[in-house]
Amino acid sequence: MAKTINIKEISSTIERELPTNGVVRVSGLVNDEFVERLRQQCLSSIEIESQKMGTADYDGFGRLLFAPVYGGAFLELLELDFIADLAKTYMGSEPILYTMTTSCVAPNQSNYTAKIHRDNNIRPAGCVRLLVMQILLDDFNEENGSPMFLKGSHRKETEPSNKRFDAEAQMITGKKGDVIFFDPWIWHRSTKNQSNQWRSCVLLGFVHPWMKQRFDVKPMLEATDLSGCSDKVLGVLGLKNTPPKSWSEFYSNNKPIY
Ligand SMILES: O=C(O)CCC(=O)C(=O)O
Repeated sequence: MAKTINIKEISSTIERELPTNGVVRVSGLVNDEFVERLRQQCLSSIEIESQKMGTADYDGFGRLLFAPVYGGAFLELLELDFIADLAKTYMGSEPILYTMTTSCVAPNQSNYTAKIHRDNNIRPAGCVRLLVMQILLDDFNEENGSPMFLKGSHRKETEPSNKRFDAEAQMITGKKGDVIFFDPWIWHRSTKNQSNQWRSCVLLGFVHPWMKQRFDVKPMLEATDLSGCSDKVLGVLGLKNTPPKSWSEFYSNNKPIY
């Protein structure tokens, strides 16, 4: 699974592109074997979630609610050095997952992310850095639902009109194993998958450790085997970041000082 990655070089690419453009794609960060395992796990987990829903006919079809629940490759992904290292360097803290989801678009379909949106509204006056990583698990091309981004729009408060978005947004295509890094405030959308194959990706959104995560991760992962997870992964999941529950826990020698 190991791949030689120049974290310093990618960090400077992100540093150069994100504050100005809000988005950049970096090639070949995840190898083919691992991409395929992730992809298979996405598709089998989507099947489980649509069975729970009792239908595949819902807006979020193809988007796992919280991918780490399914363990396996989703947890292994968090072991990859570039994930924690790049988030940490760019955000300047020990980031934790806001969420990890998928955006797998079924053949000839689209999902709700095809509407122009940004990923959150929690950046107070634009003064903290947040980061999203979109890991491509298929080649993304002009036909199969590649996302469109309005570069620089994360620096503006206002929502662009559909007209402006359609005129100025750029589609980002790429190869499986590439990663699109973006500021969650950038206005963007996916497009319709007009091919006969799934178009799959995993998305990881990071927040600072003093911010709220999308889910209460500990109970969410109650039934997930975390025994193989390193401290780094437990940290990224936010499980080492919980506030003290009691007077004695705060003063316990076995607990970090918060
Ligand atoms: O599926 C995509 O390409 C885009 C996903 C997206 O826009 C999102 O998760 O916010």
